[in-house]
Amino acid sequence: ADLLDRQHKILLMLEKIHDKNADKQGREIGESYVLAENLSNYDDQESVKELIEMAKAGKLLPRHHYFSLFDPEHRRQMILLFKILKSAKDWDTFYKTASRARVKANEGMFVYALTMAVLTRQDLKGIQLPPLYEINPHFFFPTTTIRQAYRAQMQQEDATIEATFTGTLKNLEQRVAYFGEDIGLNNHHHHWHADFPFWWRDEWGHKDRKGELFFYMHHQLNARFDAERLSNNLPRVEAIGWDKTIHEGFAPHMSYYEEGEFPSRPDDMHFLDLPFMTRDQMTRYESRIRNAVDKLKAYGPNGPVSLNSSEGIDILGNMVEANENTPNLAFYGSIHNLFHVFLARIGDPDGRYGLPPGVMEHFETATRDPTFFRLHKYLDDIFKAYKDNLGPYPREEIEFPGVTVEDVTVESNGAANELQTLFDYFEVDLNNALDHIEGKDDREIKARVKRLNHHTFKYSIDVTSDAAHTVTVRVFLVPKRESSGEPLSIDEKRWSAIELDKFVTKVSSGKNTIVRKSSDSSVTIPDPPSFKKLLHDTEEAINGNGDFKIDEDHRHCGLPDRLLIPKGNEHGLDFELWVAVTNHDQDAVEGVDIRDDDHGGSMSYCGILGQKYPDARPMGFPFDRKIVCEDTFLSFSNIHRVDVKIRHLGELA
Ligand code: CUO
Repeated sequence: ADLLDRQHKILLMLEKIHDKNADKQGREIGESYVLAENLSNYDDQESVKELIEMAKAGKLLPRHHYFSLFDPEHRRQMILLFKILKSAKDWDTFYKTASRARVKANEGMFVYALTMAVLTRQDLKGIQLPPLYEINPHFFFPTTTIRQAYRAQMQQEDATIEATFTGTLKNLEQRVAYFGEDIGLNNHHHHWHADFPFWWRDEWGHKDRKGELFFYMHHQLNARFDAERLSNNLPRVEAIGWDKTIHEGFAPHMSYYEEGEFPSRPDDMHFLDLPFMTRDQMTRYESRIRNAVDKLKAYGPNGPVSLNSSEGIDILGNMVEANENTPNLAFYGSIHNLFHVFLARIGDPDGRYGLPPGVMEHFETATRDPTFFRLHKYLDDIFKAYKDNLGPYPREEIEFPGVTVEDVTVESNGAANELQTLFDYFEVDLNNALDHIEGKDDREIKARVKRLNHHTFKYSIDVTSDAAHTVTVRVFLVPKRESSGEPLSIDEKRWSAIELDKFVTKVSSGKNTIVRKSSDSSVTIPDPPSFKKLLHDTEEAINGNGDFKIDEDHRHCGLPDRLLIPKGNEHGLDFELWVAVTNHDQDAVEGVDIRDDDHGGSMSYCGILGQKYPDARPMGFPFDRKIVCEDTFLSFSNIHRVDVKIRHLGELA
């Protein structure tokens, strides 16, 4: 009951958070709280004092201004606020502090710091936040949609506004805009980075295999984007590079609350130095990282750090991002984070035109820009070079003697080994994008968006076993050909493999059929409830009605279940389904039991919060390492391959 009440209060704090009239309307939530008079209520009093000093000196990021995690000063202030929210000794202090920050702090910074506190405070565990596209619709919908919403608000009319993908079909990249601009994908990406922030320090709680997750979640995003491109007759993404021309321009057609349009980028741009970082320096960082990959050895502050171990990929991920766990920030830099900034500021590198940053500077908008995937392909190539350098797995790490996968079938909508996708429509409430008029009722103002979806399906996996075993079942979807029609080599296939599911089950001696539903996938989460529904259900539950319950394992991170499989095409695009069954005795992680609990359901890309990653194998196993010969690989009895097609059925209204 306490948690329901807390969730309710937090939702009210987020409601109309960007409304410029909010302060005037006295929408201050809860009791105002003067931090200075209550210092003893915080574990971290130094941070409280520092914030008070900054506020007095007028140094805080002003309200309504954009907030960027990549801006060192914005980030510093956000961390200060987060530390204060996190160190509040009890809920009451937390709530009063947050209520104060809600009306005093920059809105974007407040939402981010509050999110981080909710995700990490023990006394708020399980609290569900609204989807970010309804907290901050400006970062998810085109300017024209928001303007029409404002017009409806001015005229006090209800409205449902069609939100289209940006650009025109003359731009080939527009064919895959449904993926990069998907509101759920952007919500997932934001939440992944909120669960594994690059600025997070171990002293606040260690995040297991964070660097490896950085590699793997983005590697999978790349594989998925390439499969969407293949579905639309586009070649795979080409890695970006410091000396390469950025051929594809981008016009986001979105606006900040205050600073106007997100900047566009014309075709054929080149990188330009930033005042605080040159391209030369970035290429030096890159070559040092490539050198570490070649030698399987990095240089830490106290001497060499081996990358030739099961932790190697984690260290490399930390180094490439770079997050706070990088072995050597001065030597290896922060190529990923700074690359985002180089791209976000390419049109106004020294700020002389006063442009706000581009979409690449916010995790919730970044995938809209095709260069997002080019940047992450560049990083993915570094990770691939590293994995290649480790060589193939020895036979004994893959095989599972006594266990044979005899057959695999998938069934969707009555069809065997054919999966079916479609576009459906979804409505998003735009209330939080608007200013509200005092004394007037809120109108129903919504955006209607098209989203990729599919008919759910189920796998039947026939396994014979010599004995009873607990097993891990690993399911991957693999493209067969390039968009040109050229067959992919096994090495290209394994690096393009899309993880669809990974689960633990039991087999007994003899014949078994393992049945598993696509909706149970370990990479996805279901559609989150809308802000209004969440608020309504919470209020009902407080009054003893309805069936909403706080779920301590609830996760905001996870690919939307709608996007589990790529679009395919109307003819039925050829893929392969690979299933590997491994011995759970070798996969189990001490202290984590996933046999009877799915811990929020999106472990593969998001791990388990506050616990170890639940699979002892490297992420992507067994496809993460080189495969020399497809036939040898298929000769392992515990690995099986079948052909599947993905047919796109078009739009369902
Ligand atoms: Cu997720 Cu580049 O790391 O955006």
